[in-house]
Amino acid sequence: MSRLIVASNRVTDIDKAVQSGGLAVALEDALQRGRGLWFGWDGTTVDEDASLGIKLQQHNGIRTATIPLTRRDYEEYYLGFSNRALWPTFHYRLDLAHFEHAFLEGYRRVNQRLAQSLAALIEPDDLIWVHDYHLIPLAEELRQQGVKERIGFFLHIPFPSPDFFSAIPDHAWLAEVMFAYDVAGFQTTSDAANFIRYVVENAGGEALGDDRVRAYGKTIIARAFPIGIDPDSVFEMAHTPEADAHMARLQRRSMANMFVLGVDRLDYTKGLPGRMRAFRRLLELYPDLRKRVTMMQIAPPTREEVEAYTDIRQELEGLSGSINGEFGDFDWTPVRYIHRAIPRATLAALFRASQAGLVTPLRDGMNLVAKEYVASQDPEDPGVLVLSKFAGAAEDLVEAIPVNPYDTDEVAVALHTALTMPVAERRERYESLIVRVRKNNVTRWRETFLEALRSAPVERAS
Ligand code: ADQ
Repeated sequence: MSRLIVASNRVTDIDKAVQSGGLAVALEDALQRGRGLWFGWDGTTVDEDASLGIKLQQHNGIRTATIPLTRRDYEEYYLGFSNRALWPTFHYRLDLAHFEHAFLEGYRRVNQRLAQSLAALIEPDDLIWVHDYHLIPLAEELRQQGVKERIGFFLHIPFPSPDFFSAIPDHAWLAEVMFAYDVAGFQTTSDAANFIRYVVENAGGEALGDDRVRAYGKTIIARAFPIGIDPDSVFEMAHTPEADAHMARLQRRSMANMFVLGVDRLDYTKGLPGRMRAFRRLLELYPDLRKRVTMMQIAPPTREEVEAYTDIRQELEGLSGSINGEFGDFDWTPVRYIHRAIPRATLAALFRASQAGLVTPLRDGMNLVAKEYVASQDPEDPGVLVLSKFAGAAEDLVEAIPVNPYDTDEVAVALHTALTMPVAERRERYESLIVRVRKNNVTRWRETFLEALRSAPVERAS
């Protein structure tokens, strides 16, 4: 069996990463089986003249190979090109995008250095799986180092329409380096279609059918592999005695008997201010819901060194304060805003305790919270998912109530529909949704991607 090498921007402490979910959980199994290796940045920064040596470790059967970044790399590659140029552009926020020549240089430099370190660890027949927008040129740099093994790429965020992608200076280069992969994976069929459309319209590319696309003298597979969760483990977490105790405490301490829950990293793509405005609108339009419903928004900080992230934090604090000031009473707090991460088991209990899951990103690659909300529900008395049509998850979760997150009134009305929906309709929607969440689970995502990579036609001379 060939060895799997996973490369992602950040290799976190495996124990912590597995507890907090995400990529680590998804890949843990595959990395533990065989002699897998997880490669990437160790999350530390060092001085320019410090040693940038690779650190090999073994934990829980998973081998990791990590390197630090210099402060300059961190600023140019990570904060700069990755998070101030690519992240906003791929999420259709050109108004927040900053393009600086030094960012691009840093991005290329770090990808080149990562490739040099990784190439030395690759053995014949290894399968290499690169993750996300930080590492788009990694395969091209690995090829420069002589690596001939199969390399796949999965983009966790949306691939924007060609108009937006071509706003990136050097977009032609960024598209061309994608063709050093054998398989390019996207979250949705519309992301894959956007990529193919860019290549056809701008690089004389050709869609050959069966998800094969040819350009720059190479043929690769560009296909959607929608990421999922492990629904059984989420359901179990939501139905433990501790989860029951969390739910009872929540009900006891609150005058409201209905909860609307939002859980997101504090990011401008997640539509958080619009969501709070929609909740305010709900209280304006339906005064009978006052004192009966509380909105809980859990939003831990991320990327605080990028200014757009501090702006959104201030905006949200202002909005939750003003809603509580306007509508709240001594015995009812309409909005509870929690600005930190909370344990996954508590989160699952809160999902289960909430009559509505409010997932309203302005753009999102997939959005796993939507799937976790569904997986946590009590099948006899399920809550209702209100889901932005701009989340990748909306392509599959069609029995959720779809909303346009830019339309405050529409979201408010959808929330009212969710909170007043008869149990028979709630069960019907839930039963269809849970079948989808179970089917497109994280194991299927991983296995279908790796199978596509293993069987991709390879043109290179070996
Ligand atoms: P994210 O933008 O981080 O991921 P999401 O898919 O919702 O978005 O995943 C977040 C994860 O973090 C979920 O598992 C959630 O439970 C957890 N989480 C969020 N807030 C938390 C909190 N306060 N405490 C504890 N855990 C919390 C990126 C893309 C997405 C894509 C994923 C996976 O932006 O579109 O779905 O990668 O590919």
